[in-house]
Amino acid sequence: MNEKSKKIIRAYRGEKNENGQCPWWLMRQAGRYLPEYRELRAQAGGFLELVYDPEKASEITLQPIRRFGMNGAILFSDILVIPQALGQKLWFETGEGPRLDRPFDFEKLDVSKIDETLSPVYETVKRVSSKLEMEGFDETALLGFCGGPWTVACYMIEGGSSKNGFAAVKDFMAAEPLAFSALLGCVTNASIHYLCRQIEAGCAAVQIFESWAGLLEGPVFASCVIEPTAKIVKAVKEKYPDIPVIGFPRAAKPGSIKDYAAGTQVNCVGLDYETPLDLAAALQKDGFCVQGNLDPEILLKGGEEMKLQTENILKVLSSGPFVFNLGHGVIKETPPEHVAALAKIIESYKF
Ligand code: 1CP
Repeated sequence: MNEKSKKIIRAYRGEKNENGQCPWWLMRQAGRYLPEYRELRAQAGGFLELVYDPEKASEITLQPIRRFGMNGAILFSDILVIPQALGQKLWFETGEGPRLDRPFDFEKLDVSKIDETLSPVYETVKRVSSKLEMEGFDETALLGFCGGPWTVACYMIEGGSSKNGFAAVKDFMAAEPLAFSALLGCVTNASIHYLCRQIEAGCAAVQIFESWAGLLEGPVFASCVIEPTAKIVKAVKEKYPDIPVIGFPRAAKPGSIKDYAAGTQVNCVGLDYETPLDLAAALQKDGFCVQGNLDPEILLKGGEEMKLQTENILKVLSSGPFVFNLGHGVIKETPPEHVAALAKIIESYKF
């Protein structure tokens, strides 16, 4: 099926949803809450071993689709493959999350060689595209992604996750502003190349995960989040004008979200669960598709509260250009049955 005629792609491109049905997928829909993922993960031995194995990574991408039939299949990979491909060592400490080698000389980063590391990811994209078609998922589009340059730079400078709002990153920005902006520029260029290669391999839309957008406000938000993202959107659109770009500025303040939408010109703005629905509706009026924003804790709990909150989101947003999603990733303790129940609620809702 032609990618452009899939309802999720039409929604991302700004068309209103028709026939009382809205497209959906869930951030982190492929992952540890699924027993079939845990099984493959145990076989492979580690997370990165899965990411760079196109057969396993393509299977993991498809696992939630086979169970629940989402309209978006998010590529199984990670935002931190970019620093790794640029030459900064990446590993995952069991139970502790990602680690990146520090101290690291950022002048050594090399954008020209990233495909040497990333080519298995493009092969995964090809395999997922053909499996989706072969298995008859005519209304499921493959979504590629990268991290927002600010978020990726945060992990690169910190050397991993942070328990104190990436305070070391803010110190680095203040102490070495030129090195910091060179780093952002380098990650931005690598991300443009990476997204274009994902599109060439078969992705029908791409999402930029700016998970730490909420750490910044005002002019610094503009220079570190909006500007690099706008550069990515412009470059991708120059080459692939029909491919929608989704931006997810997680935890950004309402004013910043509006500036982000207008300043980056993403097709769709992903909203976290704290974003008020009236702001989402206002973005729709301004011509943006919106995506979100059920609280993952509500999916974890399931039941009547999940039904009420899901229907409330659908009532306010579903007729506009809208893609239902969570406001952040699926929590790993979530029972898969809750996802099945959520699918039913979304698919049986009529507007
Ligand atoms: O098996 C495991 O232990 C690995 C857990 C895991 C998974 C399943 C990691 C490590 N990454 C992923 C996959 C992943 N990550 C996907 C594709 C699958 C899907 O969404 O279904 C995507 C889109 C991401 C994106 C990602 N990675 C983000 C942005 C979204 C977000 O969660 O805010 C971030 C911040 C990362 C970094 C990262 N990778 C992994 C972890 C545990 C983290 C977060 C570290 C932290 O908490 O700071």
